[in-house]
Amino acid sequence: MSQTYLMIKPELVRDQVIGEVIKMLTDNRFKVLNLELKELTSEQVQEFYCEHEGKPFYERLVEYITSGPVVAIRLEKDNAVKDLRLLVGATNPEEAAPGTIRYLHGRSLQNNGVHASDSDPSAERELGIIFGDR
Ligand code: 3AN
Repeated sequence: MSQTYLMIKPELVRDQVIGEVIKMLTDNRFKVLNLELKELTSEQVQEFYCEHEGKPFYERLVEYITSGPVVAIRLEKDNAVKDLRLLVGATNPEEAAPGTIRYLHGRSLQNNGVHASDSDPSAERELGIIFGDR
């Protein structure tokens, strides 16, 4: 079993579609280990997205993720990172495969509905930042 991190971004929380997303996770046999509605601080989000620091979209991205609460979820499954990325779909919702979370709920490249860790080390790092378990 391995763990990964899923974050439901502010616009889906605002629009009350978190239930649909959580159902997709459990239908796909992900086990929810932690789940919290959280207002992240700018410091947490800057650390979280530090690989994008200096890119043209970075400041808007930090503003957007801190614009309201997110739902932070620790998930467990065999091949959790890979299977969750498949279920989430491509970064750009216009390129996401039908049936994926971003295809169904993403609105734009920035407002793409959810974040999912892209490797085991990223999952560990991100879970540490969000749930403070480093
Ligand atoms: P992913 O979330 O699929 O791993 P990353 O890590 O490349 O994608 O991007 C992190 C977040 O930054 C995305 N979820 C999206 O909200 C935002 N983002 C990425 N690229 C762009 C872009 N070119 N313009 C605006 N926002 C972007």
